[in-house]
Amino acid sequence: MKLYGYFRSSASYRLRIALALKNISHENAYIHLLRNGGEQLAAEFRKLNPQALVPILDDDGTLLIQSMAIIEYLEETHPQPPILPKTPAERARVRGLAQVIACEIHPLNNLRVLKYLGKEMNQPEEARNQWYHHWVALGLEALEGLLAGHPRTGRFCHGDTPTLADICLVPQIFNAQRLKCPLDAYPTVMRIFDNCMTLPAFDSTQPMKQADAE
Ligand SMILES: N[C@@H](CCC(=O)N[C@@H](CS)C(=O)NCC(=O)O)C(=O)O
Repeated sequence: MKLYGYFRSSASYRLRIALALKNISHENAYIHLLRNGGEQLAAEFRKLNPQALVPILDDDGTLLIQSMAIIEYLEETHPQPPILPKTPAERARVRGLAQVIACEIHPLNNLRVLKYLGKEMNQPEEARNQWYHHWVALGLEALEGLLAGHPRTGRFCHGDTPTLADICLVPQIFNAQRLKCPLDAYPTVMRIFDNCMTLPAFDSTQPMKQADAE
């Protein structure tokens, strides 16, 4: 397998965690999202993914896009250890928690959105940061409400083994910390983040430990 990603990309980090949890070996292709105007926008990369986004995964010639779909693919092709629980209700809870991040926070704060706010909408850095902080706060407040005191919340978002929800949570917190979002109001989220970071699959795959980190 070959993972096309970028060290700071949180969607790429999700895949790195999933691959590590499932102990799936892979090689890396590094796509620098800023260099030369963004290597993801180059014609060569667009041939692989017309969406011009990382990550993508090449599994023996099968090109897969969208981190959540790819993680579900890995779950189906490499079921052990599972990153989704057993029952439909539990699986729906985990997917729901994951989607609070992957569908409601992340797309609004993606590089191309922030670039558009700056270039096309003439918004200064301060306004772009305010935008970023607003959507992170709204999403994490909801996540805290969904996790705190819930009977199935454990050491991790759902129980005591990591799931898809944790795979989405950790990269989002890394991004929030980098953009200096206040996180004190989310003690359950941060407790789970700290628990995840004790595991090599989350720690060794973090952005600054990647070969393309700078
Ligand atoms: N929903 C997509 C999001 C992918 C995505 O937004 N990737 C970002 C990095 S985290 C990207 O490639 N951004 C490039 C850009 O905005 O130009 C997924 O989960 O794979």
